[in-house]
Amino acid sequence: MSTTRLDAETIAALEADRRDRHQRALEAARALLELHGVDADRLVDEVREFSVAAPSWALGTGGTRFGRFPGAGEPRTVEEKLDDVAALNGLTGANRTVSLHVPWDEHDDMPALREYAASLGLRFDAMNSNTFQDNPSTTGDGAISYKFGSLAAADDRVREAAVEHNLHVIELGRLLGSTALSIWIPDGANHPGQTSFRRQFDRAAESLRRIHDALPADWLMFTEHKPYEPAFYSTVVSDWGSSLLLAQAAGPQARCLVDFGHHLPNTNVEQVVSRLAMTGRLGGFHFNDTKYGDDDVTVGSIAPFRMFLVFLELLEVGDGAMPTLAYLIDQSNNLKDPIEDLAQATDAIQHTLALALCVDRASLAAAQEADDPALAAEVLHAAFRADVRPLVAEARRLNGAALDPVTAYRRSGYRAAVAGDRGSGHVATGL
Ligand code: PSV
Ligand code: MN
Repeated sequence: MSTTRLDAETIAALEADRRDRHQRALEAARALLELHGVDADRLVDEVREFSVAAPSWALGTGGTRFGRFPGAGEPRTVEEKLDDVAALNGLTGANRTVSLHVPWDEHDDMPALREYAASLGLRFDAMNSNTFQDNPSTTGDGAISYKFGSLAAADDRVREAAVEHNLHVIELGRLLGSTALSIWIPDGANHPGQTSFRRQFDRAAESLRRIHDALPADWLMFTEHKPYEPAFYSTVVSDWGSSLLLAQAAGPQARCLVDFGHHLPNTNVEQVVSRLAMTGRLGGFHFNDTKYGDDDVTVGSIAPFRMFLVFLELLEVGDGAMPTLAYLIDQSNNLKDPIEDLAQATDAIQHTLALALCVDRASLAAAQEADDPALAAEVLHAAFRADVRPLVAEARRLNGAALDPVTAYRRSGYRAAVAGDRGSGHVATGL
């Protein structure tokens, strides 16, 4: 349990010297935006409203198969992960939920964990099941293994264990007050001819149906597609079409989840979002950015315009407001302090949402209907090039969070304090 709390009062004190400058920047930005027809108050309200779940598995520094370099004071327990999310939420005001991954976050007293989270102002978002690694709590003593697959494995005993694991995760989630289960099926093949595409898919559908049938009535279940990794020849849920077929086969509480980095290069992710929304099966979004593949780098750090176009589609779904979906940051970094990385991701999300809210959607629709691509581009760029930073900072301030999360975090000395409590050299569970 951490003694360092980043509450509204602490943050306001840390940023006292920035208040004046912020006020002046806010007035200037507001005047300019209003000149361009943007409703600044509504923009601030929408940004205040929005929250994106923090991933429990990204609170330690990640690694690659070539090595791992843990940071100071990585969380040793689920409670310490919650402490870090509370610090993050204190800075951003927009990470009010946390998403757990089991068995990394296995815990023998979930009701106590729920209470602890509530004492920090946090709730639990979608639960995640891990059937991509063997682990004593899922595959037992080694008699079975996920080496050749899990929910779509040819071996009945392996499929059974994978289904059982998901039922266990639902049970844990129920105790935590979660209402969703995210299932990323890692199954695939590394070699042509290794599996029957069709039988493997049918087995995945059957397993998902069984899990779906065990969902509480108010729960949703998400299927997440990904074209490759860990399998390098084919993946059972390779794309949004396969994900949709599986969701439809599983039942009415199944939805599709889009992870920004789970697409082949140059895939039009915003169009994928639009198509899934049209079917009524869009369930959630995993935020990260990508240069080459599933790089999981910081949101908005590589392709901010693509992210802007994704937000525009989300606002289309919500008719100008963010639709109620499961939003999660799913990134992992090997170098930065994880809290700084997640704060930058959240800031990028808030900022991109604010830019998308500046789009004059009626003028865009008119340009589209008039077959005027140049005018459509003018409308998009007028929004994308706006300076909304002071409004985003104001939304955070009104939520009791930081004008400038990374600077406030550095001034707070949080990392040094937790490193003192927790020590160094520990590797947090997760990616
Ligand atoms: C898989 O690459 C993924 O995006 C899924 O969401 C996993 O559950 C997550 O990363 C964390 O391993
Ligand atoms: Mn993901």
